[in-house]
Amino acid sequence: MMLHHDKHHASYVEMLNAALEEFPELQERTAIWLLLNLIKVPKEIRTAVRHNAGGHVNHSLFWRAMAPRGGDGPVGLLADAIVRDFGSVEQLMVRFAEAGQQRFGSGWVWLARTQLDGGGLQVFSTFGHENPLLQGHYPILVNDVWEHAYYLKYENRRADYLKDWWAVANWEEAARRYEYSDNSSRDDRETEGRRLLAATKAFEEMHRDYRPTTSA
Ligand code: MN3
Repeated sequence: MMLHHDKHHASYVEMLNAALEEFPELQERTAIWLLLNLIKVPKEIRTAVRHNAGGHVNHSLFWRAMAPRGGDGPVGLLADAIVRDFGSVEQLMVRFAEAGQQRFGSGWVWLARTQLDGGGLQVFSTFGHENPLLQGHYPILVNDVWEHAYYLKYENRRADYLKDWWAVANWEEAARRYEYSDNSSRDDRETEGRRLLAATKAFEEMHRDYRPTTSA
C-alpha cells in the first residue's frame, strides 16, 4: 500500500504539474476544478490533465474510503438508501464485485449517488481515471481496480481483492459523503465540486505535497 501511495499516486501529481508548466493561470486551480472544467484547459494538454488530475483525485478519494476502523457497515441515511436501492448491504457487495470484475483493464469501481431518479445510489465502474463527477454523479465509496492496486498481494485474483477490501472500507466516511451529497453536483463546476472538496479536505491537509502546484 505504501508503494502504491508513494510511487503511483505521486507520479500523477508530478505529471500534472509538468503538463501545467506553461500555463501559470491553471496552476492556481485544484485538480477537481481542472476535471470539472476541462473545456477551459488548452487542447494540447487536455488529455494529460484529464488522466493525471483524475489519477490524483481518484486516489485521494480512495485513501479516504479506507480506514482500519471504519465501522462495521453503513449507518443512518446511507444505510436506508442502500436498502432502498439494492435490497441489502450484501446485494450491494455482490453488485460491487460484479462491476469490479467486469471492468476490462484498468479502472475504478464506485458506489455513487446519481443525479437521476431522485438521487438514487448506483454501482458502476469507470475506465482509466474517469471520475463520476464528470457525469454529475457523486462518489460515495471507491475501490481501485488498476492491477497495481492488488498485484503484489493478490497477483491476478481481482475477485479475492474485491471481496477482502470490504474489511477496510470506511463506512463512516461513506455516510458523511452521502450526507454532503444532498444537493446536485451539477451546479458545482465553478465552485470546484465544493461538497467533494469538503469531504476530502482532511486528506488534502495531511498531504500538502500532493497538491498540484509548481515549485517556486
Ligand atoms: Mn492506484
